[in-house]
Amino acid sequence: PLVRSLSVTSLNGLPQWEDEDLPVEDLLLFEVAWEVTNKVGGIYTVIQTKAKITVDEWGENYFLIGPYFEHNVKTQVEVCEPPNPAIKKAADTLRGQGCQVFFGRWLIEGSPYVMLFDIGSAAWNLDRWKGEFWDACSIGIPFHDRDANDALIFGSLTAWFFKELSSQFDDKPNLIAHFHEWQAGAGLILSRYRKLPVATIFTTHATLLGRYLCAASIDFYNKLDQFDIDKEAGEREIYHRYCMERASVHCAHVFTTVSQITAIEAEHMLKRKADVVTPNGLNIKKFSAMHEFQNLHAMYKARIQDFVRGHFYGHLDFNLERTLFFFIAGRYEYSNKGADMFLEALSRLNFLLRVHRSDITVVVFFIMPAKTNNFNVETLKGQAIRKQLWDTAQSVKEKFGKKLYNALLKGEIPDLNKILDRDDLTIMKRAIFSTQRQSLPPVTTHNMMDDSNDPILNTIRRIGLFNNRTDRVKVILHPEFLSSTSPLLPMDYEDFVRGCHLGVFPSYYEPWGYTPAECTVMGIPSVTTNLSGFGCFMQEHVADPTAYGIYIVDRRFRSPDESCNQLTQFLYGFCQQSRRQRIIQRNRTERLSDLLDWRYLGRYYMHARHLALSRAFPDKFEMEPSAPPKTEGFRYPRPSSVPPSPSVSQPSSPHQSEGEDEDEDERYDEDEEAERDRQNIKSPFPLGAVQPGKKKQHGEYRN
Ligand code: G6P
Ligand code: 1S3
Repeated sequence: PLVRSLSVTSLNGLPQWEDEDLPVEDLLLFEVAWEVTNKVGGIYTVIQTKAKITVDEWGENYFLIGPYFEHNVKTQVEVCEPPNPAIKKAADTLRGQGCQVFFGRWLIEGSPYVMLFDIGSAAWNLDRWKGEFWDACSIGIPFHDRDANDALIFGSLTAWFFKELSSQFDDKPNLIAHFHEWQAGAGLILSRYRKLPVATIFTTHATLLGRYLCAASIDFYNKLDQFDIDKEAGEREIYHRYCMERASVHCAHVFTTVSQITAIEAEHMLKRKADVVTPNGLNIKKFSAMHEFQNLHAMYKARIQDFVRGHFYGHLDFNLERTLFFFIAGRYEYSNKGADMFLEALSRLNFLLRVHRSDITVVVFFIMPAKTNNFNVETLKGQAIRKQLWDTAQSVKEKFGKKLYNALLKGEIPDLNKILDRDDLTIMKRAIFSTQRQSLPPVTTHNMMDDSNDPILNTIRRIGLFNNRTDRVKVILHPEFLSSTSPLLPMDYEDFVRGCHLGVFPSYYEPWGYTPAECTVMGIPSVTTNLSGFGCFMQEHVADPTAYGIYIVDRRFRSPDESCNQLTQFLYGFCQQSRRQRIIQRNRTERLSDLLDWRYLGRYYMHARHLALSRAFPDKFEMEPSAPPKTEGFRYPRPSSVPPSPSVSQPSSPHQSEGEDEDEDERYDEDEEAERDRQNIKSPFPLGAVQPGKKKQHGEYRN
């Protein structure tokens, strides 16, 4: 047989097909995850943003497999029949046994094919499949764990489908199946147990135990090698899930995870070294106008300012032009996502701004979904009052304008003391009276179901950040994801991020961390930590991350109190920047976005696939030699105008002069520096990667 050789020695350690003519028709690639078309968290973002480059490479031979939910299909999928006859036949076999299988195009960039299994329609098989799973790997799943039962049905359907598909090919087909997370893992375990001719990859985006242990405020990273993991899993009643995760990891031909730090964690929690680290990317879109993202910042900031005008009605004694918007967003994992440390740092920042008599106000948004009973009345009232003031001003302005116009027509300058009549004054006074309030501007926008036990609210109560007039730091908890259809803050998440000044994500447990990465590609500075995959990645690839607006809190080698002080210094330093410095910093932040582009990071996925093929079908695919793939290579130099030794406590900036004119808008100032740096920086696609926009055929991985 034709031996296709895969080399890992070339291209800075990344793989290269030696055989140019690898026909893509030979291979079918499946990616299996619970979050295909189904947004639960970060894995959805991985799969959805990566689809474009995977379709560019695999074309019609790429398929995603996920669970069927009616709402998701109605809103995201164009249903059709599988064009590939073998896939159609396999799907029809499942359908013939009463299992509903939906096929179609997922309406996202790249329009990949998706195949969705209706878990409910196959649930009657559960007991039998539990028995088969027990026979395969001796893992028993308790009846009360709905998620684990669903995962088993999903996995059984996936493995069944692969069996039906592979049995149609005489000459064993080259199927690659890439499974994400334990919820998809049963499909991998069963495929391997049944010896199906499938090259398998398992990617974990976190470990179950790591997440639980960190949330329990255990000194996780210093005790990694000391945990009795079976016992810990048992005590937390996740033993069966942990077994599913661990078995998937060990059954896979190739095991990958999203960052070096999670690779170390997995080695201890799952007892296997990751073969490849596959960092998460984004689908980067460049604006044709270079400074468009700055204009968008100004535009969306104005929307946030409007919301703040309403929320703080009656207390608007701070200057919105001297107000900075910070935010934290994500899954509501109070300490894992660093909300605890952020609140403590905000309390310290409030103190610093007050004692230094700063005229800066910081409004901080917590966007973390919790159980609520809708918006609270006080918050809605704030927006209604703002609207009423706006309407009043408009109607007075209109009358004023007409009178002024008529006077000018007569060749007169009107008496400005008389141009407003008593009625005008009355409606204006009434509007002002309506802004009186007995209470402070609310800390939360919604009625919380469990207000008295909510960790964020309880900390706010303890540290006393109640939005008093004297507070320089104001806090708003929005316990729901943002939406452009909200009556309160009608903005999508992306637009909201663009309008803010700083994203703050001081996570303790964060295998990757999409939130700061998203900030970066939108040119918004952010705080991350050296315990997050993203933070470590930036430390590795950027010489002076702070200068680029990536503030990395050291949560590894410092005590929590020291880390909190460092975070406070970052925040305080940020508040001391002039507008001009912020604009320059945003320009630099945005320059890093190429580094996070799937067109670059997708290569690690390619490498994992090649490795899996060479391990599953060694007589057909060869990988030479055994040098491990390297993830290092590219490094952004320090911006040329930054002094060689940046202080930790002050953000580096080319123009560190205080008291500059805030209205000065010199965003093009830095263009010269940018150009200079651009010439110094080698391409972030140094690995002979696909150049942006170029459609690539499979097997075209040469320099
Ligand atoms: C962008 C806009 C400028 C605006 C600035 C405000 O750069 O293009 O017109 O002045 O944002 O920056 P700031 O950091 O004060 O929100
Ligand atoms: C996980 O989602 P999470 O927020 O629970 O997967 C994400 C995608 O890989 C990752 O960015 C995140 O750090 C993990 O924690």
